[in-house]
Amino acid sequence: MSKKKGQKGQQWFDENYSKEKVIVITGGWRSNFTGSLKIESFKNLESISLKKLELTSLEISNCTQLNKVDLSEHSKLTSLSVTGCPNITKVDCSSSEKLTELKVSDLTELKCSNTSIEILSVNLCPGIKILDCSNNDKLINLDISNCTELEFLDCSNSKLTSLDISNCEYLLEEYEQNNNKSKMFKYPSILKIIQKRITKNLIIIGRTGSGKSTLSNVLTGSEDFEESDCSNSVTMNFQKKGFEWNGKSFNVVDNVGFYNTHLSVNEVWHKIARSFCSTMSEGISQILLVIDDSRFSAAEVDKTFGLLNSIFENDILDYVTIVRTKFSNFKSKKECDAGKKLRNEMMNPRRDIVYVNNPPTNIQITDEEDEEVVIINKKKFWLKRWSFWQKEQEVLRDLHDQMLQLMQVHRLPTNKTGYYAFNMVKCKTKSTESKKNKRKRKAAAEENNIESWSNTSQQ
Ligand SMILES: Nc1nc2c(ncn2[C@@H]2O[C@H](COP(=O)(O)OP(=O)(O)OP(=O)(O)O)[C@@H](O)[C@H]2O)c(=O)[nH]1
Ligand SMILES: [Mg+2]
Repeated sequence: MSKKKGQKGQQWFDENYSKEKVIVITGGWRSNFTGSLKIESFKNLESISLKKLELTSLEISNCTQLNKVDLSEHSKLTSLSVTGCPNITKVDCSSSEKLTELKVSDLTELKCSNTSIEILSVNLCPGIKILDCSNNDKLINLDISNCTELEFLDCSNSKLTSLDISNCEYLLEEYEQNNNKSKMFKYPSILKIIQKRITKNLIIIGRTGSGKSTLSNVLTGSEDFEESDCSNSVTMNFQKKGFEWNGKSFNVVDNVGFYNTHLSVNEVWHKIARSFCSTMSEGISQILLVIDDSRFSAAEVDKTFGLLNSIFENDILDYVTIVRTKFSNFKSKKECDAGKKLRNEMMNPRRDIVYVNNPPTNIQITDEEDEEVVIINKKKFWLKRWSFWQKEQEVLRDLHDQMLQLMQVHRLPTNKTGYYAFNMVKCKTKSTESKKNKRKRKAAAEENNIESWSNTSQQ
């Protein structure tokens, strides 16, 4: 970014604004903000208003206090990213006519009408309720497959020809009741609406850094899942993507990792629970438990199986496949057989183990540390881990009840063939559910806002 000729724009900006609570910059004859601007990890920042600037690219990330963003009249903006700012719920970048790339996370409301976006995925916003992407005459692809809570969608006057709403309960209801007269769901008249898709869902879980996102990329043949290159956790929300294999259609659901370095235990499970709910219409076909080779042991598997058992019925283990990543000896039968022997000592595992060594995209950099410091750090690490683990057990006891509540307010699959049906709770499927029940369920869902979990269960 250049503010004035001869000044290093980004550096100048960081030096002048990185400690601010409020940033207000309005373009005009006095200032000349052009090019790219990054606002990254400004810890004090609560509100930002950028107007009439000539920026071409703007990236706002990891500003944890930020709760208000006002962006208007950016006539040259082509790329906008607002991620990792959990307190921002709304973004309005409508009428940024040159905008072609948009990446957002954690929002409940997004307005991006009158732009030049061709492909839009809102899947990093699983709690989004309002999406206005109307009048985007270049928009050919919209992905809302994670957005189970979407209540309002306007994608009218776009180039969309098909849209999968099979996970969007409220839109499905609107579509069935009001069709193209709905005020809550507006779409181009030629749009083919996909209401039901027979898809097998593969849910990926495991520790942070174990290789879940890498596996998701390998399975979907994409680079859509961000991989980590350091000791900090990267995936902060569950992310879903479909792929075809042997004529069958699958969804991969990547998850935040256990022991995520930025989230509490409760937040992690809250997000994992949401990922399970996003598959409710079809059920879960398979859970892939990813374990890094360096941690592979009977105790590690035991722990995770114990966690799953404490939330679901015992037969969930029938649907778990262990994926042992970073396993350089995956071609050696002898090494793999040794792993299988270990598996037999584990808690009655009924599934096989898959061995993989997925290509890392980044090189891990480690500092050389003196031996004494390493010993002290290891002690600290284990002490921390121990108290962490105890806390986790407490949280899970609460979570069990909350999971039940959550399942009661969502539509649950009853067809058990090939899927894990959540049969802890008896619930009618959509086709047999009465209108009165639907209304009740909707009201219960609103009342039972799962955001309240974090307030109740971590005490
Ligand atoms: N050698 C090797 N490296 C791998 C393998 N799988 C993942 N990695 C590397 O391990 C690191 C972490 O992988 P991620 O896929 O980001 O891990 P994650 O489980 O998604 O982590 P979080 O999102 O933080 O929970 C990356 O640098 C990967 O390139 C594997 O099978 N073999
Ligand atoms: Mg990840």
